[in-house]
Amino acid sequence: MAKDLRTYLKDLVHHDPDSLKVVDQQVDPKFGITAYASRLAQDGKYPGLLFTKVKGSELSCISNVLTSYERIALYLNCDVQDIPRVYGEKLQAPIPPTEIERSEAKVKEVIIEEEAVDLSKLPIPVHNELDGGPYLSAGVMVIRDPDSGEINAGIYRHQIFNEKELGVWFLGAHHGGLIYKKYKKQGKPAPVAIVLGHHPGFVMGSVSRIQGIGGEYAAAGALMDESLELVKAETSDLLVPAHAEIILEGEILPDYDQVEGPFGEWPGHYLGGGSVPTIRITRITHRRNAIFQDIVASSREHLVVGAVPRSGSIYQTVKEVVPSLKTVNVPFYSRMHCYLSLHKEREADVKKAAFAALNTEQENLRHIVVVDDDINVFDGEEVAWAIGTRFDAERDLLIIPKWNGPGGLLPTNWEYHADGKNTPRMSSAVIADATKPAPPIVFPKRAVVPVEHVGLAQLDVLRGLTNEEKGKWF
Ligand SMILES: Cc1cc2nc3c(=O)[nH]c(=O)nc-3n(C[C@H](O)[C@H](O)[C@H](O)COP(=O)(O)O)c2cc1C
Ligand SMILES: [Mn+2]
Repeated sequence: MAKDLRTYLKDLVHHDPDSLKVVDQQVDPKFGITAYASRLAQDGKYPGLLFTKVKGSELSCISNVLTSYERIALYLNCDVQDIPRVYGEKLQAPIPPTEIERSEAKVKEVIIEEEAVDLSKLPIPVHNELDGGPYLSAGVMVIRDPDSGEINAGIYRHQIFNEKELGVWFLGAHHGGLIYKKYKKQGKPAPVAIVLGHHPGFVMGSVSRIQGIGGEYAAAGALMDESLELVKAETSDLLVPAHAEIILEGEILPDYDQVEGPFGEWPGHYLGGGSVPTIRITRITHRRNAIFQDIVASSREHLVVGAVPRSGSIYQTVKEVVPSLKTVNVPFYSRMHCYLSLHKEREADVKKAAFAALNTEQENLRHIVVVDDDINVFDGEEVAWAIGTRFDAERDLLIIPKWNGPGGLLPTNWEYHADGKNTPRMSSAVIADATKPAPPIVFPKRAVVPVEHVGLAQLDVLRGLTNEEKGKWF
């Protein structure tokens, strides 16, 4: 059976029954869905949440699924520490998609014609207090490049404007926006499809940094370990994932922009917005009992989905320059950071590695910390300890002025003025070398209990105090 959202959820629940919780209470899509995720996060809990009764919709909504590295490691079939390597290697071995017959495509089970299209019938959340309206946060939009004929995919935020119209917000040099501009230049509408609900390998493949236009379907195949099955769209020559939950088909109109925003973005602030192009939806196809997939915006889920693919791409490029790279973490809790661990052979390794990382993820990285290979970069406390013990600002800090921006999603890339206006600015990047000196210099050894002795500790003999012991000592 082809992999899809449901096969993944089945694996997830099998692996950890607590990883998915059902909410049967009726919830308001306005804040009601994100309220659960937010309340659970206060207790440090991040289960996937399946809402079966969302006011105004007959469909269920799933949210908060991709909230931990463990859930990514589950489908990559590896340990968390190995995610960047496995991810990077898979991206280097893409698996081309396969076209299947319409009759075999589950996403064609229900077809909604243009006249009946009503986006308000989907369980689309309003995420944060000041958001401009309901947003699709997990929609993968596909569009065909008119020059090369390649299909490109990415997640772009879509504010719902009315029953048939939504916006699309393209950032910087993302291919989606470059392709849209080619159609606009010719005064033509751009046919698009928005895919909602699929295997995480598909979602992650579509947001991976892939050189050149297109290639996301093949990246998704690599991450899913099988060729992604596609089917012809109803209203255009696009090919769309055959086993998605829901697909919205339509066109980006060349000359009809609308005001969108604000929207709580991944850096945890309301960012972006202004005037954006309009997509008019002309067909919806979905599975029976379709599950609408949401990503909790500006929260753990948004951060994990954004950070993991970046670690994979950075692993690939840094490894080419510094083969002694051990692993990479772009921590979800601050995606502007990148922690690189390596076995330093020569002093120059640090800067070579750091610049390769900065050049791979040019938009968001601002702070690179390079540590030795005895530091676990997935543990923020270890990285902080390395900075505290092996880094001296005067000697080990390199500031790269005006590296980022101007503008974009980082709050530091804007100048905020007293009159409430803001103007784009450039911000700097830093490289912190928290490594020990390279050989032959001898640096103090890290204090540890010998591993073989740690292995001998017998945890099954541990017990609580007896009453007699309590009486004796307390
Ligand atoms: C949850 C999520 C939301 C995103 N929202 C946007 C967005 O609104 N606009 C945008 O341009 N990129 C957004 N991105 C990033 C792009 O999807 C990503 O960089 C992708 O690789 C771009 O592909 P492209 O260069 O082929 O267009 C988002 C990513 C994630 C994970
Ligand atoms: Mn692309």
